[in-house]
Amino acid sequence: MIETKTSMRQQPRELLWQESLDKDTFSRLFTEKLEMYRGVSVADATPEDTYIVLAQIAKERATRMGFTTMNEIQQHQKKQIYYFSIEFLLGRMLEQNLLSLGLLGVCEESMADLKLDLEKAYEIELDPGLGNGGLGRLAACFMDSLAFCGFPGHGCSIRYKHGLFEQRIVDGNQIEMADNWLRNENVWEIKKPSKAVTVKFGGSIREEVVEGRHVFHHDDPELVIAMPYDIPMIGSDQVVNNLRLFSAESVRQFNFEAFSSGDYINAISDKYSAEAISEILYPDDSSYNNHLLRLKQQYFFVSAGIQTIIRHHKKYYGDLKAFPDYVSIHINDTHPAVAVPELMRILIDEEGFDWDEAWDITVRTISYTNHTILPEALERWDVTIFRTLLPRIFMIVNEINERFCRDLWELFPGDWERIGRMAIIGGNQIRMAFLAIVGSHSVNGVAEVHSEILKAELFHDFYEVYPQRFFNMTNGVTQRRWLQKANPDLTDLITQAIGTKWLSSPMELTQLDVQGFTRDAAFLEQMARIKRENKAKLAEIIHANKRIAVDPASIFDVQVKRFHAYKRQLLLALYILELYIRLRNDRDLEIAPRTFIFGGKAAPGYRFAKETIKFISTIADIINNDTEIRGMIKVVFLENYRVSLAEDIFPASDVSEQISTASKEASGTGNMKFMFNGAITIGTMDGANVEIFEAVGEGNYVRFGLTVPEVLELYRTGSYRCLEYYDSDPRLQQIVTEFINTQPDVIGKAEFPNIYDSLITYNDEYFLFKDFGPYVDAQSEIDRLYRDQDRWRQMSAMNTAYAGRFSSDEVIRRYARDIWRLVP
Ligand code: 26W
Repeated sequence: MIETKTSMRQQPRELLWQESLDKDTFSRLFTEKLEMYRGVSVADATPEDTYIVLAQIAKERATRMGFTTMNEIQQHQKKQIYYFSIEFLLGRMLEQNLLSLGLLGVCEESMADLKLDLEKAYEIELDPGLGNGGLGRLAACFMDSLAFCGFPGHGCSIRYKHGLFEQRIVDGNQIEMADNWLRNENVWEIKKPSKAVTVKFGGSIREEVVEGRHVFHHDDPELVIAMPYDIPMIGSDQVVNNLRLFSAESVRQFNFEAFSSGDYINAISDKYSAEAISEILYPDDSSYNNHLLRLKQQYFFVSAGIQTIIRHHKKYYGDLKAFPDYVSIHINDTHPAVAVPELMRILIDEEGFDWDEAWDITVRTISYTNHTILPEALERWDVTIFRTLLPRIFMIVNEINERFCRDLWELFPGDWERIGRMAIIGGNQIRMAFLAIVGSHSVNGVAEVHSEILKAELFHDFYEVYPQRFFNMTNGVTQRRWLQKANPDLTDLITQAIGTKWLSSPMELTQLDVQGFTRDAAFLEQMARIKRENKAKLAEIIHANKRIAVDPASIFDVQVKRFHAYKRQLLLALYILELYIRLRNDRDLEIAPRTFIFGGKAAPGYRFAKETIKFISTIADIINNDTEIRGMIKVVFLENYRVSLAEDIFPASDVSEQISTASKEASGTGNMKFMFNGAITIGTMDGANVEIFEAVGEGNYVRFGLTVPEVLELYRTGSYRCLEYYDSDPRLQQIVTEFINTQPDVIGKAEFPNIYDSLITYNDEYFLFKDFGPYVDAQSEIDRLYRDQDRWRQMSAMNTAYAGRFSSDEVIRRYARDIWRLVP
């Protein structure tokens, strides 16, 4: 392109729309915006200035693409998927968005030219921690893949003022700090006041018959405004979808009558009771609580989301009869399950459909994913709370239940026991999973073993009635964040070896094996060098945060995930103590030095999980300061585990700890991120570990422990006696009596009472004692394999080579084809 004077002076806007931006154009655009919007020159620009301006450039370019994408959708009347999730664990967006827009390279060159530190600018961005863990992060990976694969797929959720708490470890204890992520404005969002809708709560329903039709009036409801904020979900510079986050606002900011009558509290109570809805994310990720505010949050974003979707549909396609041909609504677990009665309400009460028509549209539109079988995580709303808050919705749920039970009676006449078992409303509770299954055309689990358990156990009754509705959709993760962004050196090495095709079709990674790179010493040397450099970077982060010096040459053995008894962080802690005692007893014990790295948050009210964090911090202090063991092992608890920290951990990991009690981890997704980055899994045959094992093969995965059928059998028979294993294993006895309860004969004197009780008093619900022996053997296998570096490097390369099937691009294409019936 010839540089003419005019082009030199082209306004930022023209520059912005230029198809491809070269370095100088980008620098000019950046400088212009810096001066105009931040009022500073390049010389005075702070990392914050750099971050904001770069984000604005990316956002504006994306927003423009968003219009193109929407026009494209309307023009071709494309079907769209709306992914409803109460959590989206997005992580930082700047570098990812620059990568997806194809601007990362030119931006890096430009910033280098302008002598601005891009890494520092990236650090400015606060993690939007709008999620707890697996479920929320999966939703974020799915948004990335929907856009990248060119599917018209949008997200719908809540714009929490406070995301997941910030974790601090003080004297070994988890302390929770409020996460005020919006304190420096969120540059990525666009507020859409013109798209705001109103959501009704409480009040009462008055029914009347008008010309033979039942009309339902919602009297004296509490009205709450749902203000949408849209964030572009950038797939490439061709497709940009939308994540709509609703913020709750009060219809009336100030109640003057109350004020003038001196009732100051009431003057502002409306405001605060409304805004409380989007104030904070509930930090529980596995135990359901009957909190009214949580139900209010669920109905708030679901009603707002469906209202805006129906308004949009009517504007562009008019008739709602064909709604399921243009719209798919996916509910991410049961948290958005009120979508079923809400869509019915709007179709019947506002659009005049009769029940059967409305029901047909609803079932054909909605699909549901289950993410856990833990009984304590299955939502069962108390009827009174539900009816009080959502009187009309409760009426509809009641009718759905009656009609469903009538159908069951047809199918299983006289079988009251079964109907009672399957009823949506039972025991004064609304079983949200049953509502989701009955109201959806598809129900899927998130890994093969999990989906089998749903069909054989948890939802067996429903599988017998709707076998055609049950699917498996094994989870996936976006390699654009978890490999390309997090591990650029490995990305370049792979591309040098097998070309760029794998970037758009990750299954191509198998070419690393097909073309022999997984057995090529030079390639493996390179890969090992990159792993070592990533470990050195993480060692610096560990030293900066924890003042602990770890050796990058040691095995980085990592367990990062939410703390939960079934994930068995305690089992790894027991192994560390077993090894520590062996090192203490045998000064010449030969092992590969190892650094154990833990990370993860515990739900604030989850005492056992918090005590486990304290236990790990305690043994870390003991081990890290015991000079007797010659520094052969170190234990690190990295605080405030979150998406941006995870991006530094996976590329630097040698061993991926996936040691949950078989049948308990629905899938896991961290296991897949480790695999993409060449870490070797030590794991049980649980969740997606089974498919990882199948993909990479016997020799490239270290498996151990009870299988799903064995665990289910133990639970069915109740035959497990933990003391059988404890009394026959002196290692366990020493560990428990030295570190967990030094006075086992004295009641209530245990140093770690919750841990002691879970293991001994309550008979070890998650079979740690039974899996302990096999786990120690598996860990010895890891030690043996690591010391054979040629072998280890091959195993590492094989994991990366066979990780492609766990890309979220792969599973999103399956959802689109088999469940949502979308065309890219
Ligand atoms: C009601 C409280 C609550 C909140 C969140 C209960 C349950 C949840 C989530 C379903 C828990 C969760 O994140 N499950 C995880 O979902 C991942 C994505 O599918 C899976 O990979 C994990 O195995 C599963 O534990």
